[in-house]
This record gives sequence, structure tokens and C-alpha cells, in this order.
Amino acid sequence: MNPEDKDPIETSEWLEAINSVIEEEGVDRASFLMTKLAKRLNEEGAIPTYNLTTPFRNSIPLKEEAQMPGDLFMERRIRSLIRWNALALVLRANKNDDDLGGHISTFSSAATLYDVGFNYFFRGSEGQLEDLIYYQGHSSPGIYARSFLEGYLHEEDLDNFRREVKKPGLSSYPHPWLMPDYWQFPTVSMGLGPIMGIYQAHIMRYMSARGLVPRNNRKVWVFCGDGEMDEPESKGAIALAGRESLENLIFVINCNLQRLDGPVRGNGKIIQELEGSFRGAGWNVIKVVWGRKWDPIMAKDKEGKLQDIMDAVLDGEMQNFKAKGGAYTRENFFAKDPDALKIVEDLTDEDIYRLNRGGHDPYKVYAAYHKAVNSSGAPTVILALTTKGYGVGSREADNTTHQVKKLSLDNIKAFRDKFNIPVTDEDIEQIPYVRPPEDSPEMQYLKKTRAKLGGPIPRRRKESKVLKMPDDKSFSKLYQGSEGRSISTTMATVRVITDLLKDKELGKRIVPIVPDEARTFGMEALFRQVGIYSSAGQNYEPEDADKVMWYKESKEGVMLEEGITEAGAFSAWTALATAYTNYDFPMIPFYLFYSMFGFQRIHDLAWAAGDSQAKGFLIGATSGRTTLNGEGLQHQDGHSHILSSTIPNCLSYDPTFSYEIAVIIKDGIQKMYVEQKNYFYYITTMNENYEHPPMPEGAEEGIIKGMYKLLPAKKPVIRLLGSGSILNESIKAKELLSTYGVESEVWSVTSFNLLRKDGMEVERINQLNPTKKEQKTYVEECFEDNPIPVVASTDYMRSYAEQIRPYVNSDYTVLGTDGFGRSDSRESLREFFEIDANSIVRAAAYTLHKNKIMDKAQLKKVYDDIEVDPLKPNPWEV
Ligand SMILES: Cc1ncc(C[n+]2csc(CCOP(=O)(O)OP(=O)(O)O)c2C)c(N)n1
Ligand SMILES: [Mg+2]
Repeated sequence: MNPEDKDPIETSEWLEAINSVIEEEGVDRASFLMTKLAKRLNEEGAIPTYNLTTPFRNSIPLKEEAQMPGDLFMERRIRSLIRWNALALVLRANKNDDDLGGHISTFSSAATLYDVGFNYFFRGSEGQLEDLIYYQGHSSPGIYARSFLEGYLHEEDLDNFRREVKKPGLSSYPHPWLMPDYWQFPTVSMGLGPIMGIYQAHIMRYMSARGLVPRNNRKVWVFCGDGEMDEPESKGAIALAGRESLENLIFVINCNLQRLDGPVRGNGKIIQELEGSFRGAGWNVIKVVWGRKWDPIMAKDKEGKLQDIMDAVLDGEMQNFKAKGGAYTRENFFAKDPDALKIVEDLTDEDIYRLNRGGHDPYKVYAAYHKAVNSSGAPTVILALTTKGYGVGSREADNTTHQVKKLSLDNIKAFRDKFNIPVTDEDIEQIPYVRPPEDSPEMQYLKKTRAKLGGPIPRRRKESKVLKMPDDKSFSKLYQGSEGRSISTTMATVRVITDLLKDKELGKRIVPIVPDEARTFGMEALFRQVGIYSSAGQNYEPEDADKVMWYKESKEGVMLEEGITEAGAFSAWTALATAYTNYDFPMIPFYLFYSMFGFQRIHDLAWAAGDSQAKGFLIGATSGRTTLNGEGLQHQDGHSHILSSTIPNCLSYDPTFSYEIAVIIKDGIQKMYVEQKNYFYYITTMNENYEHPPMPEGAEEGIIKGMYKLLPAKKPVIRLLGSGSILNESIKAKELLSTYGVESEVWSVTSFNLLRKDGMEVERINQLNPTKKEQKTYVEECFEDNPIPVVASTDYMRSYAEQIRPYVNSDYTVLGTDGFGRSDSRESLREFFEIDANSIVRAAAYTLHKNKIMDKAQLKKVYDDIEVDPLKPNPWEV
């Protein structure tokens, strides 16, 4: 509530003064004066509030509203049919006992917001690149209903809503993986749409600044819920959008004031709160609060009494006004001030109930969109006031409306009547879909509007350009090994990326992305070589301008230095990794990050990238629980491969040597961009320096499949598997064991995850085809000639290597790094977690003894030599 007015006469003098400036010199001058006054106030330590929030009413004054050119009545008829079919689709999916769910209330509040977009603004993909639209996940029934009217989906499709197993039905929510020629962006996990949309707009400008794909007037539209805005991801990147002046970005926030359990801000005002946040972040804010039926009423509010009530009313009360009707609203809203009550004295209770909210008024929504698409220099957010469950009778704005999926007959009839749906009382229990004949004016109008805008949407491009493989030089250099020098796999990876950037064919498509970690990974040479993208260029002299590797920002910069935001950097990666479909221009992004701050931090975004069929490389650098020695518990990753393995189309590798990296990246480019497989790659790399041998002949196939024999033996009695930097410990263990006359083979396991996938696949094929010749898993094939005991060691939790146990037909021992990391030297850490060469020897000796290959005396000697301590604390308990 406003503070008490101690001197109304003085107040009105000030108001008169500003009024006369507005009238005589215009709003800009008035605004200038107010800014001056505000500055003066600031000097006294006061912070005027009007900078960030405006009164609770429409941002666009009536006289400045752009006129909607189309046929309002026709559009209402079409929209009503869409509403009905959306409702029918959900109700029909829940008529039986399948309990398939679905949502009515989200779309019913958002129908006009979408419809005005479809009718006038959203560009289709015929002959141009389409607008990129992030639909609010729970509004999917409405989007399907429109596609049904447009003739793209049929009754049978609608009846397969949420039935996707037997036939290609309709996904519950937008899922490109399941509807690859339809949905472009998975959005239903709250908050991911907003952050991915912001970075999409950022990447759109990046692609355009580099001259790869002209932006033209393409837009990114993000539709989201007001409740959804509480997710940290939703608002977490809005400052970037403001800072980068992403004028190609429009947020439409459906402010129906409710989320799932109840009001979003019962005790506050979500629209005002969001206005402040977005304006503070540099956005254009357009509030669409009241519909046109309010215009004459507002015009009568000369004293601003009604406005005062509007400014003070709580969202919790606003919800009641829709749930409890006109008489209630008169008594509990207008009656707060006698003048305000008087303004509506001629209105019936029904009239008051029908005073429409801005988000349900196509004129107001049109004016807002028109302003948004025509404004420049900043992103725009539209805050539209709506009613949750709009039109569903007694369920409108009730606290449980979110989950309504069955309606009483009365509610269905009320809905039919409100929207004049041509369904008789006789038929209504069947809840039939309604689609007018092809030659009806409605169908003609619908098709014409979309044809004008470039065809129907949503549509996703399934085909993509096939790329040529890069020059083999980028990889073959690494096949030679490090030729005596000590390097890390991170360095080797950066070398491949640097070479690929220079490739004639592919170079322009390679994008290194870092979240403020380039120096950690030894990538700072790229700052100057390819430049860091900045929409502003570089308007200052960098501190290190006189250095060779100076910090070069540029409008055409290639590298994305996204700052300390793993979620942001990952969203930028996803936008590039899906550029093959969304820009018709395949890009090959490499996102390098501290592996601990990868999947663990942004797993849901990675899951969405999988759904989006992203293609590209994720490089989990400084990985391994013991390899990143000094940094300690929060940094040392011993489980990212477990996390990456949860994403079905993510292929992950834990290589040790530079040639393995070269082979994996080369194969990745081949599979993703030439063979068009829907994979993305996760590769862990380390900061430990050691020598890299040349590639053994014929190793490629094994590297790609997940394992190959690195060091053979004449008469091996044990097989040592190692991966990542721990492979070197296995190599050392082999030498140690040989001093006891124990011969061992060493295998480099590049991916336990892929070995498991192969195992599952073969196991299943055999089960399904019991009469056919049994197939062997790759692990079985590798080991079948000599089933000796196996000891596997990795820098990851034991469960990583445990995955192949079913396919190892001999004694299998796994060593790993279960437990919290801590700071110390690599040597101490490996001893602590029991994955050093001595621990491998211990495990080998024990299993050999168990298998009666090593006698007790020798076992004791080995244990004594390596000083096995039977009382050593358990690493995952301390
Ligand atoms: C990350 C995440 N958490 C929780 C949910 C479950 N959920 C689905 S919709 C919803 C409420 C959405 O409210 P709002 O964003 O206001 O959208 P509305 O339906 O009101 O338009 C919730 C909590 C989810 N989908 N994603
Ligand atoms: Mg809501």
C-alpha cells in the first residue's frame, strides 16, 4: 500500500506540474525530469521505487495499442474449437481406467496467448528459418489441438495422446526424441525452457555475427508459467539477455497466479515482482493485465482510487475474484473504496465477472506482441494476467485446477456453452472432436493465416546436411604418441580442437565453449587465435594487450567464454549441438568443463539435450577422484561416468592416451555428422602429465568399442584392466607382478559404459532368439581364448567397472574410488582409495591365490613386500 499522503494539496501540485510537462513537452521530457529528480533523491540515500515497477495495469496505454488487423470473431471461433479439442483429448485419455493424465487448465489459461502468436507472429519454416518457440510443457494438448484443425494430426493421433508404446502416439509433453518431426525443444522440466531459450537467442546472434546463419528477423519465443519462474534456471540467465541486448528474444509468462498446489504469490503480486526482476535485468517489460472491458472503467478512475486498489490487491484475492464470481468481486474488490464502487454501479454481477483479464483479450495480446517484435535493443518479457482453468465452470481458478483431467458433465456443458461449441447434449458424453469441413470459412481462414507466415508449426527438421570428414592430419599427429614428452589428455584434446578449428571444411563449425576455465585447461592460446565472442566487441584495452596470448574479445569471436555458469554454458552447447536441425547448419561444439561440475550440476539439462537429439562433444576435464589431486572433496569426480551412462544417447569414454582421444573424436564426428547418428559424446580428460605411447597397430576398433589389449604377455595368468590415468597404475602393477614371476596382460578400457551396452544388447538378442547360434558379447570375445582372473581398476566408483561383471567368465575383481575425495598428492590418494599399483598387485595376488595359482607363501611375501595393512580404514567410510 502507498504510504499515507500527508499533504494532498502539495501532492496535487506536483502532479499538475508533471501533467503539464507531459501534455506540453511529451513523456520523454517528463521522464527526463523525473530521472533528474530521482538522482537528487539518491544523493540523500533514498531509492525511488518507480524505476522498476509501474502501477498494476497495462504497460501499453490504450491510445498506443496497435490494432489487430484480422477477423476477431472468426479467430474466436477457431480458438474455441482448439480449446474444445484440447479438452476433449485430455478427457478422452482419462475416460477409462488407464489413468493417463494430462492437463486442461494450463492451456485453457494460455489459449489466447498462443493463438495470437500463431495467427500473426510465429514464423513457419517454408522458405525461411522458423521462429524458435519453447512451448510451456503442460500446454501441449492445445498445440496438438491446433495441429489437428490444421489437418496435420488426426482423430486417431489425438486418441493416442500419452500412448506412445504401440504406435507413435502423442507425447505427454514436448519431446523431440519421441516426436522428431514435430517438437523442437523439451520444456516440461520447469525452468529449462527459459534458460535454454535465452541461450538459444544468444547463439542465434553468435551464428549471425560470425556470418554462418543470418539472423534476419528470426525470434525466440519462450512461453512459461508464473510458478515456473521460481526455478533458479528460469531467472538465472535473464541478466545475460539484458546485457547482450537480445532483441530477438521474447518471453511470454502466463501469469495465471497459480501453480500446482495453490497460488504462486498468495500474499504478493507475481506480476509486479517479475516486472522488477526483468526490468532490473535490462528487459522491456510489457504487462498485459486488463482486457478491453476494463478500458471504460479505468477511464472513469480520474482520482486513481481504482488504481490504488489494483496496486494493493493480493494475488490470493485475485484468484478468489475468478473462483467466486461477480458479487463477491464487487464486495471484496471495488468496495474497498466508495469511489471505485461507484464506478461499477451500473454493472451487473455478471458484467463484473466478465471483466476480462489481459491475457484472454486478443486485442491486448496482439498489441503486446506487436510492440515486442518491433522493439529493438533489449529482450522483451510479456507478463500476461490470465485465469487458470479459464472456461471450465466451477473448476476455474480453484486451487486444485492444475491437475483436473476429468470434468463433471456440468463443467463440460458450461465449457461448450461458453465457447459455442457445436456439440449436442446427446453427443456430449462422447466428448467428440470437432473439426469443420475443409472448405468451411474457419478452415480456410486457419490455413491462410499460417500460409502467410510460412506454414504450420511446430515442425522439426529431421534431415540434416551430411558433413565431410576433416583432414586426417588433425588426428594422425596424435597417433605417434607424445614422443618422449609428458603431456595431459586435456592438452591432447585441446590440440585436436585447435587443429580442427583450422580445418578447411569443418573449421568454422567447431566451437570451443568454457565456463571461465580456459586457463585451467591450457586453452588460453585460443583467446587470441580465434577470439572470444562478445556481442559488444571489445571497447577497452585488455590488461594483457602486450602479451602474446592476450584476452581478445570480438564480435566475430569463435570461442564462447560463458563465465561461471555451467547451466548457461551447457545451454549454449545444446543450442549449437542442435543447430543441425534448428538452423539447418550443423555445428560441432566442444564444451570443456571441470568434470565434477558437469552432469552432477546440470544433469537435467543434459537429459533434455539427449531428448533434443543434441550432437557434439562434452569434455569433462580435470577428471578422476585421485587425478585432480589438490582440489579436494568438492572437485574430485569419481562418478561422472555413472551419471553420463544414465542418458541413453550419450556415449562416454575415459581414455588414457592421446591417440585414444584422437580415435574417439574422429569416430564421433563420423558417427554424428556423417552417419547422422543421434549421439553425443562425453569424454573425460585429465590434468596429469605423462608420456603417451604411439598407437598399437589395429587398436582403433577396440578403442571405439570400449577396450583393447595394450600389453600382451606370453603366458598370462591374470588380466589387468585399467582406464583413465589408472591405466598407468595397471601398467606399473604388471611390472611389479613380473618380479614375482606372474605374467599379466594389460587392457585399456576406454569405456565400461559401452561394454555394458554391448553386453546388454547381446544378452537380449540371445534371449529373444534361443534357437539361433548364441552371440558373444565383446567382453567375452576379448577374453574367451584364456579365461584367467581379471582385475579392473579405475578412478571412478566401483560400480563403473562392475557393469561388465556378467560378461567376464572368470574371477572378476574391481577396484575403484568409492567415497569422498580429499586433498593430497596423487600418490597418497591412490594409496588411500586402493587403486595404486600396489593395491592392484594386492588384488591380483589375492585372486591368484583364491584360484590356486599363487601359493600361500608367495601371497604372504607379496603382502609383506607391499606392506598390506589389514587395519587400513575403509575409504568410503572415512
Ligand atoms: C522441475 C519440475 N518440477 C516440478 C514439476 C511439476 N509441475 C508440473 S506443472 C507444475 C506447476 C506449474 O505452474 P506454472 O508454472 O504456474 O504453470 P501453469 O500451469 O500455472 O501455467 C509443477 C510443479 C515439473 N514439471 N518440473
Ligand atoms: Mg501458473
